[in-house]
Amino acid sequence: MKQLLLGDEAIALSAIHSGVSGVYAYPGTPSTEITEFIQIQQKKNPDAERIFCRWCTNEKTAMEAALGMSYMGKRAIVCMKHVGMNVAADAFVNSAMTGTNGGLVVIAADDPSMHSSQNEQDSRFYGKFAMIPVFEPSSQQEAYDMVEEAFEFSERRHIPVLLRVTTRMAHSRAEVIVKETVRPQNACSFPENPRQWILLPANSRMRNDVLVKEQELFEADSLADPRNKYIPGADKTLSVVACGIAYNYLMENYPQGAPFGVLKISRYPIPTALVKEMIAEGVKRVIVMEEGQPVVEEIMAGLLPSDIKLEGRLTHLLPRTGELTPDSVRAAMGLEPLKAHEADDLVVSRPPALCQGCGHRDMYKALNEVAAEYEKSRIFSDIGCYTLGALPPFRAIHSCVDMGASITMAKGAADAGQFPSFAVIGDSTFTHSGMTGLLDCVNNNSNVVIIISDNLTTGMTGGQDSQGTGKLEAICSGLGVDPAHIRVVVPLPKNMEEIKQTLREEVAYNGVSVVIPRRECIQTFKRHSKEKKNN
Ligand SMILES: Cc1ncc(C[n+]2csc(CCOP(=O)(O)OP(=O)(O)O)c2C)c(N)n1
Repeated sequence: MKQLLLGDEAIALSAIHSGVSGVYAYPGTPSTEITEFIQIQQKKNPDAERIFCRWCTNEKTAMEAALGMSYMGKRAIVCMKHVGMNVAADAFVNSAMTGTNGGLVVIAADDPSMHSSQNEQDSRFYGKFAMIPVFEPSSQQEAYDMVEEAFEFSERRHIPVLLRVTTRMAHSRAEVIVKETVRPQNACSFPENPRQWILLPANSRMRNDVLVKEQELFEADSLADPRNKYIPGADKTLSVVACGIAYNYLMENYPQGAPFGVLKISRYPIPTALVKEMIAEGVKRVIVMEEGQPVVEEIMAGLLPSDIKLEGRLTHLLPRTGELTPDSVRAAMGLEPLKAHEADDLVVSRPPALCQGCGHRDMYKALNEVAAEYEKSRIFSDIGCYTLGALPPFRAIHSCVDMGASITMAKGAADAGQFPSFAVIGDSTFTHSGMTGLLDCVNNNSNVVIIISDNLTTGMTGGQDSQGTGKLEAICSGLGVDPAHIRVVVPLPKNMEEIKQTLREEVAYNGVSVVIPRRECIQTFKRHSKEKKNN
């Protein structure tokens, strides 16, 4: 059966068809639609075998829960955006050491060009770093097919698989041939060798040896994968190494087939035998095309003899940073540019802004006015809709680094003598990684005012459940914040004086203060009202 699917949806549907039992995720563009699609399918098919599909507190908890599901012999996926890999990294790297029982597929969606991210790190490095094989689809069809193969591979080799996609793969649609049957979920079973799951040094040393040895097997598997292939061309002197979606872009420019050699890479570790095959053809110039950082280009530099000219992002034949496009690939191949789309001139870019009616607006209005009453106020912020407080008309914040950093940076600044030191963090970001920093503040009695701007959802990524909803005051007091200094306000224009007064009082308090402006996100409010009306 054919379906028109986003790459994310193809991955999700394949996971369902492959008998996945657990889906653990933290939202993040461009990965969010994988989990949402599975949740929608579950609702649509109440008679289908149940899949445990939930948003988690952060990517690390997601990764660990999936590993636990795998330990029990069942199939699990973990979904996150690329920077989520940093949060999940401890569990991810060590999951290579324990290995898997049920198939475990970690899906990292990278965001080159940083459409909605702080950086454009390349998750393939994590695969290499952890010695975990990486699958990288070049089309939505491959994305669909690869998930099932990744589960099978994971169960055969007892190792997690990292499936790496990038924005355009995740967020563009293509026709995909999908199965009409759903594989039954695995029954529970315990791992064959329970010792390897206890990473005490003696066990770890043994496992590390196995893991290093297995790299050869993984490479042989990469070689046997028909999606990794060398396709010779008429011109033997030139070859393009096209990885993941770059293969798609390349072939889009050569619909009749490339007149030069193409080494297609969809799976890592790189099969060096195919590189040797390419060299044996008599190639004199190799161009590497890959989304993200020059991972393969650097590997190629070590594999190719010095008389072969190697080009790619590092040599600036392709842009050093940002997404590849069919046009940038075309330019690198020396082809005439295609005529620009008329629509390109019609679409005017708009800076993002907080929605009209958003509670963060009222919070910033009050905070800016209070902050201006002190000579040297500093406002450390975090990642979420409220990061838009950096832009006009508010220009309120002085930092945004990684999830949770607002609280700990405000603490560090206060330690250095900053007064007043404010942190602004969202409810989801607070439970994701702010809670631990708050404990540091409490333990050091830091002089900080922490504003948890609670819109009762994970707004930035489209309004997913927020794990702290209804629990924030209890979490803060449980961590040791004096309940007298946990203050809840309603961010509405009519309450402006009360909010400002609350902030002033908490600045005057020498210790940890938490102010929680709480009002539902205007977008989820609209959605919920509509749902209520329709029911
Ligand atoms: C490690 C990591 N995971 C996920 C994201 C994507 N992301 C950015 S902000 C955010 C949560 C925002 O929710 P919240 O803190 O409640 O603020 P809101 O957007 O609702 O104002 C998410 C999931 C990210 N940037 N980094």
